[in-house]
Amino acid sequence: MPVARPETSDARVIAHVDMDCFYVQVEQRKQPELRGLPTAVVQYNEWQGGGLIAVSYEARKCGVKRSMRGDEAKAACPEIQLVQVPVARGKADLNLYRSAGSEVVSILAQSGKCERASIDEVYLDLTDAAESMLADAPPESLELMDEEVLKSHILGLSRKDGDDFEESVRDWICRKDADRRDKLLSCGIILVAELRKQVLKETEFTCSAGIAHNKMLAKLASGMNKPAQQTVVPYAAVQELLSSLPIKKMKQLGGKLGTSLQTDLGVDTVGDLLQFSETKLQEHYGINTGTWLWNIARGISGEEVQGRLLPKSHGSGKTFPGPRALKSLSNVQHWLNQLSEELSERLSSDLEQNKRIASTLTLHASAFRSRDSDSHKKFPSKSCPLRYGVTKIQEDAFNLFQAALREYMGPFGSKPQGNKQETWRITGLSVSASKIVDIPSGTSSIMRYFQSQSTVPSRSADGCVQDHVVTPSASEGCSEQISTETQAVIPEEDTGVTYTFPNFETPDKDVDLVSEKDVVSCPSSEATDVPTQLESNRTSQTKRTGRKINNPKEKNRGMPSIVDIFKNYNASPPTKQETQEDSTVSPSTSKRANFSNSSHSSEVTQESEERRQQIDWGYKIDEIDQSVLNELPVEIQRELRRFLHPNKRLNTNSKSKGDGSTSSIAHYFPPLNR
Ligand code: TTP
Repeated sequence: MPVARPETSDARVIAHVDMDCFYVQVEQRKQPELRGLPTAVVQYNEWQGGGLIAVSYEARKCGVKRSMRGDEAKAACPEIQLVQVPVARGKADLNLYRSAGSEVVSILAQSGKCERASIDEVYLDLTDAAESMLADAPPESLELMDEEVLKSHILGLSRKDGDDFEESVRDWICRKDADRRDKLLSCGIILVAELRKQVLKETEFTCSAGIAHNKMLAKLASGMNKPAQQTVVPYAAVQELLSSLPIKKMKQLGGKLGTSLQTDLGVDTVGDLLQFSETKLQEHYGINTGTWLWNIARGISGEEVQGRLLPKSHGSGKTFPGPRALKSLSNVQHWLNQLSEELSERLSSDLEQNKRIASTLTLHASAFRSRDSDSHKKFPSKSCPLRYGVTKIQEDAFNLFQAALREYMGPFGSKPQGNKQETWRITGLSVSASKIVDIPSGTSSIMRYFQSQSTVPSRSADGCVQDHVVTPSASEGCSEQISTETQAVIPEEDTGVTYTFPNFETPDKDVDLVSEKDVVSCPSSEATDVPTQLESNRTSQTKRTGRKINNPKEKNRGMPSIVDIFKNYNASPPTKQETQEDSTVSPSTSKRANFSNSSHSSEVTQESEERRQQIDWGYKIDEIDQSVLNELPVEIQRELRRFLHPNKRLNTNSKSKGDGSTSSIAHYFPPLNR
């Protein structure tokens, strides 16, 4: 079967760096006396010693596994040291591990484009650094090579009997006749070894890495030799690696799609896919999924390393397995309050430290019903515009829950059926904040403006951000999320069972980061062609507004719209109508949003004018000075101008009406009557 070889122009050096038994390492750094001892981290739980979530390699040698409870681990390895995860608000507090992950990211980010993929995983695009090394100091010119480089595993490297392992590696790295792409990978080997040493020196953490020409292969390789080792996938080794790789081990194929490939097409390994033409795969799974499958069978993946050091979303979740399932609204509200409080704290520090705002609040839950005739019915996820402030998040989360519950229980949910009333049980709850965008750069004055208002995000006595209302802006244009099922092992509470949540962020592992499973450039794991969330958002926008969005700018705007922020200055909590299943409320679908999309409709312009007159802005918008607007990014200037003066086309460079002596928005937006 001929294999399509990637073009030379695709020659890239991508590394996937994965920390080894991460939570254990973090705990061992805190308590150095645990180093070298079989150790495991357990989530607090009185039942059978709690669920293990991280296991040291010493403990793994004794047969201890993550799926075990503390008591089982002790039986397998009596000398095991069990460390409890910190607890706050009655649930695991992962802050310690999150900040340890950030330490690593800040070191790795110095080497090239860096994408934080989860709490302990990072992708790096080292192509530029490798190109420079190849030009200035190619591997064959090096007299000495670090031991860490020589310990690298090179897939497919054949060694003759008696060959010295390190010598073989050195020979491979220094081959003069190698393909340029492999020469770049050789440089990658040296760069990654250096980085791993630096991480160890500065953080005391070991990590493993995979080095290849794309993310998919790098990720596969990083887990092949652990702990504290690195593995390289030369071009010639791609086919062999994939030919024996069980189909379910491939990212995105662990779920339904993988199962369908096994049962419907008889595919066991990724290599087995090579026997199917692209058309055949498309016939079975749709155009996008078919093409994606055809590509991965050949080790082709165009997924770019995103320059993203910060999480794509924040979330807080907890499971309530077995007898702990929540049965009453008051219990649900209690836990939603705890989760919302944690979420609000994280949003607050993200705003303060990174000047980022999130615009969508989503509630996920898992549940079951008594006398469930439809046991597969999922508890619907609901989203609404995110309002800053702990009490608002708590209120909105509970409203979302109630809306979802009504839908889940159906029309007879609250009424007795026969003699018995149908009841529900909640086994998992999570709240998350997504569509996070930077506050536009160069607009520190905007921040000052918000800070000067009584309703702006400022820290209250309880440390929470208050009262800033933000709605989904054009950030949909940046979203990569798709609605896939995320398999989450939730060892937190009683069972250690694997739960499947619809798009449920894994509360135990990495709730603040959209897990890799959600960050994809390929079709979802559903066995059908599922549009990306971006596509579905657009589709739903089109459906609900009856208006096609043709303006490419509108589709791609990556900045939060100032108008979006202003327009919801007095926004009220989401009503039932504003909540939606499994999708976020987009500007064009929200009641409030019609007047914000000022760039594309005269009817909208009309409405904005009317609304503009009614709204309690707190300042005279017509008196905003041009020089202040000129300070903003052009895109926002245009939008704001259209909103402020819908019937006029204003010159961006028009002269200032005011004295122009200050560039502070706060100066020009003095609070009125406050
Ligand atoms: P992993 O990277 O999956 O595992 P690990 O770092 O413990 O071990 P390895 O060396 O095999 O990569 O997870 C990173 C951390 O996330 C882990 O230390 C603990 C946490 N975690 C959970 O809390 N629950 C889970 O179900 C998983 C998989 C991980």
